[in-house]
Amino acid sequence: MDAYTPTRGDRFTFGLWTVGNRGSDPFGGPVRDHIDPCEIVRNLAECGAFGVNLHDNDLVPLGKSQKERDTIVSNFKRALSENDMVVPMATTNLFSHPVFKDGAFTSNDPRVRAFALQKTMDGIDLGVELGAKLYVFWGGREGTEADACRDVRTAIERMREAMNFLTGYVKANGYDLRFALEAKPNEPRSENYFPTTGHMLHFISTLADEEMVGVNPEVAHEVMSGLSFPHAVGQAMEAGKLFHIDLNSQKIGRYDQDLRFGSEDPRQAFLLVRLLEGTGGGEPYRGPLHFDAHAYRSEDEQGVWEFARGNMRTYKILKAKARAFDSDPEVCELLRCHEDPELEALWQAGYDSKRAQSLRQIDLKPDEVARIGLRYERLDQLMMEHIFGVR
Ligand code: GLT
Ligand code: MN
Ligand code: MN
Repeated sequence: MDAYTPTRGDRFTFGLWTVGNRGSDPFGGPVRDHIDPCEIVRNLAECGAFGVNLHDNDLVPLGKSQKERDTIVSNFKRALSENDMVVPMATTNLFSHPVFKDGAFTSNDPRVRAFALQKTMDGIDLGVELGAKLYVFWGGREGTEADACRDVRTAIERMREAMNFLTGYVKANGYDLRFALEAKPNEPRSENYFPTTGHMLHFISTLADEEMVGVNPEVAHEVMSGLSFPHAVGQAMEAGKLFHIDLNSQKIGRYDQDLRFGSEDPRQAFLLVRLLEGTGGGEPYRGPLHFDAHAYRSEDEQGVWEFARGNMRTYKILKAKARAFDSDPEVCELLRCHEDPELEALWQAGYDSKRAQSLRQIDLKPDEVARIGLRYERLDQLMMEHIFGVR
């Protein structure tokens, strides 16, 4: 037990599919046994997690009768309450069944879209029954290889129809549930629709119940495209749309690696934690901190629980480092804001011709301003020294 040992108050969660991942990849089968969901709950609780998330079929395999479903769910609920664990988020598996080979909500076949809606309404009922307040949509199969098969605009329109229908379902049932949409550029499809968090944010602004819908950005998914994850998250936070987050780690340009949080990218992970915790200013993120990662294929079950602890410890270590960085007097001095309220008022108060005229008349001496060194080399080195633990 040390300062980085996770506790319930840290709000760390894992998907059943993350620690339950059996290590299959496209070139080899499973290397670990199936772990019963109730067993996962017990182990995660022991590791210090706060909750567990699930797809409908992570808990209730496809094809179970209503009676079997109810038994599974009531055993799972008992495991949750015995271990003081919650289910903050649930989602639907709209990718494993062969019927989803060409998408779920965007499929050209209306029967597939109808099945996706059926499955999602059932999944929502299950999530709500378990106490979930968030419902994630990851459109794993919403994409193409033969891009001529449908107009992108049709795909977007179909996705909108589905979201509008499903927010309608939630409202009609009086559920206290919000949606979080998760982007990914490719894999398993050659091209996925809504490839980045930015694409999702715009799409959300076109929905009938846009206030109920936010994003669930995942580190790996943004990094696959070579984009800055902290920038994507920052934009979502600024828009009030960061409803949930999938933490893991990833090298640029590869398949979705879902590595242990912070393991490949301590610098970006530091900047992310700093942003989420608000140590550098701004409102912190207060939702669950979900690790959507899995252990290396080299691991047995013991390695899985070490992996689980590792994610949470790294987050807490980075949180302590972010606090130390933002209270370092030299850092504060370097970050001191150069404010000039009188000057800024000329545009911040909005356009009017008088203010525009005044703005035009000021001699801003750009050549002089340009000569001022910004000392970002020093700032960045200080940040690295905090990360390295020598400051
Ligand atoms: C799958 C995917 C994740 C999604 C999960 C939710 S399933 O593991 O790779 O990124 O968040 O559907
Ligand atoms: Mn994810
Ligand atoms: Mn992923």
